[in-house]
Amino acid sequence: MALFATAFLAGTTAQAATLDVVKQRGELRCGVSQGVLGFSAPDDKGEWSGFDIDFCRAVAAATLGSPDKVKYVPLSTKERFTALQSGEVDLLSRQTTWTLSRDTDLGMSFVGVNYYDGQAFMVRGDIGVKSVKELSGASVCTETGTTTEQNMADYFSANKIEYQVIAFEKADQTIQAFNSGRCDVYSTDASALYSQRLTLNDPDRFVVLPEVISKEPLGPAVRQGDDQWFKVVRWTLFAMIEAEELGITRENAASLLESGTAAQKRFLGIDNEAGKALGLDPKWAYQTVAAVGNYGEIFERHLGKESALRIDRGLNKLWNNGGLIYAPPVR
Ligand SMILES: N[C@@H](CCC(=O)N[C@@H](CS)C(=O)NCC(=O)O)C(=O)O
Repeated sequence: MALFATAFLAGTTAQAATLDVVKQRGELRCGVSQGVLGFSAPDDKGEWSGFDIDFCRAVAAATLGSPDKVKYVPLSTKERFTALQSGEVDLLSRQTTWTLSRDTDLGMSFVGVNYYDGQAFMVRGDIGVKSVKELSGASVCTETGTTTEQNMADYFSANKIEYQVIAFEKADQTIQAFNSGRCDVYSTDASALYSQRLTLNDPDRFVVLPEVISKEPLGPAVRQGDDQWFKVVRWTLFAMIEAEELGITRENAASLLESGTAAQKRFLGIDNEAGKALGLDPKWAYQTVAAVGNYGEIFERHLGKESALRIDRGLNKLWNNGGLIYAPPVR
């Protein structure tokens, strides 16, 4: 009984903490990848940008009123989970696939999905391969500590294809190995392949094969056991999605505070007490969209037609436009 009470108390202390810690510190510590163009990459002045970076910025805007109050902690595939567990970061915003085993074994909770992805394969065009089924005997470069290796084991054994994996800890080591011809194939999430391809000389020499062999629902994750922080981060994601559905953008958010429809105003924090219940400023959703824009704007800016990657929105369209991106209503 005493043991249970101690564990319970320890649990509640940990649960109350993250939002207060972030507010007291005046800074969000956000775990990101080490340099994947479009998702999270520093420029030559050390300024980070990308789709995953904007999610960190959105959470900082919601919780601290400013998107700039973020410390980015670059993490390899292997380091990312321990950094979250140990409290080194408050949030993981880093191309991480939501799986049952990660949700149960690693002391973390995924707040939702912000990019529906799948595993794909890239080869040099001149080897003449048109399908993954033709990869018998190939060597495949990838990263350790990812979902990628298990997916390949399942897929290649089901299709009776022999292959050899060469796994690296860092994305830049992997792309270098592929570029230097150490392996015939590079396999990871399709979005990351489109990004990594741009770092190669003459990207058009490389093709991404048509097969997508897995589901990779990528999303932000927090440490398990802090419901308030979980809800803050989850609803920041939903707010970005809902803003797109309601037609609220970075540009028009301020004027809609006055002139918006009832639904837009409610979302922006007028006549809506939800922010207070989350421990945030009533206008947290407004702060978020005014700082980084809505989900669609962020996607297009970093990954879509306004970006170098030019990825089609595909499954990442809103639910009412043929995609899977969906947020529960405000009320
Ligand atoms: N979604 C997969 C793969 C994620 C992943 O980390 N992929 C590599 C592909 S480039 C990456 O982002 N590396 C970035 C880095 O090491 O900083 C997972 O969660 O296991």
